[in-house]
Amino acid sequence: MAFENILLEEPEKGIYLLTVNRPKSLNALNAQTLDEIAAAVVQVGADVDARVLLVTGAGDKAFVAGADISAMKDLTAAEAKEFSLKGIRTFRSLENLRVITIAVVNGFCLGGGCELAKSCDWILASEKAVFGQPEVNLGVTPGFGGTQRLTRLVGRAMALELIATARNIKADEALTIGLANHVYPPEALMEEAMKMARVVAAKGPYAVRQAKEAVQRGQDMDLDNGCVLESDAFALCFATADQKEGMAAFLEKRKANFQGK
Ligand code: CO8
Repeated sequence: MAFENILLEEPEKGIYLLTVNRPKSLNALNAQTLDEIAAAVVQVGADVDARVLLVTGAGDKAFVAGADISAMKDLTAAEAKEFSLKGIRTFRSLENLRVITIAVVNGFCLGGGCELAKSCDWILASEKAVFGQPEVNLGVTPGFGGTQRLTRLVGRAMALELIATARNIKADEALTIGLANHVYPPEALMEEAMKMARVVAAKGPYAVRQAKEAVQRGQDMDLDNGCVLESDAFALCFATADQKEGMAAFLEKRKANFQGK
């Protein structure tokens, strides 16, 4: 699929970079952009050598300033439901991608943009990043999973405060409440993200995938079932050559050379 509203690159082997590329509208998400993100997720997922997907926005002003308001304003309720479900399906497929996904938030990260970032495994932010769920300013609720994912990330009280007041927060507060994992100067953000991607990409890929699945699926389970899931994941790693290589390398005091099998 040829993309018009996003860029999908592989700057280093196994490390993909998806850039939402509509800077004139602060990278707002319309239906075509969501379809292109969904197609990019399929493409990355089909590459057995993929290790990490970085997600960012074009330009220095915005990650993504939300769903495209001009494309939404005249929707019927049925069309709004379809549009909401398109975003929810797209972001769920991103969340379920087996490789690690990192949102690299360089500016405004609002509404559907904040929901996109929260569908990644974690968020790295520039000091200039601004996060928020401003939907109630427009007379609507979040519609791409924000009520659910923000609550899981920062807790019910803080999630509802942010959604009901539509208060935008800066990067330092996003860090404090656990929405962002790290904050960097704007000029250092992408290189720090690449450094982190390289760290993840050098680990045993099967183990990273199993860990992601256990963390994700486990958070919706009770502790006993979650721990069973973990011990199954742990045991399955012993069916891989990478487990033998990782443990042999430690004992032989050398760096492991993982093959992803
Ligand atoms: N949609 C469409 N266009 C946008 C959006 C957007 N979300 N955000 C910015 N733009 C456009 C502006 O209209 C403007 O276009 P133009 O140059 O043609 O006038 C251009 O981008 C630049 O924006 P501004 O001039 O406003 O730039 P400022 O620096 O003055 O302000 C802000 C930046 C504060 C980010 C401001 O643009 C803003 O408040 N944007 C809207 C933020 C927002 O409300 N986002 C939430 C949208 S709703 C949503 O995401 C719901 C998701 C679920 C949908 C479910 C579907 C049913």
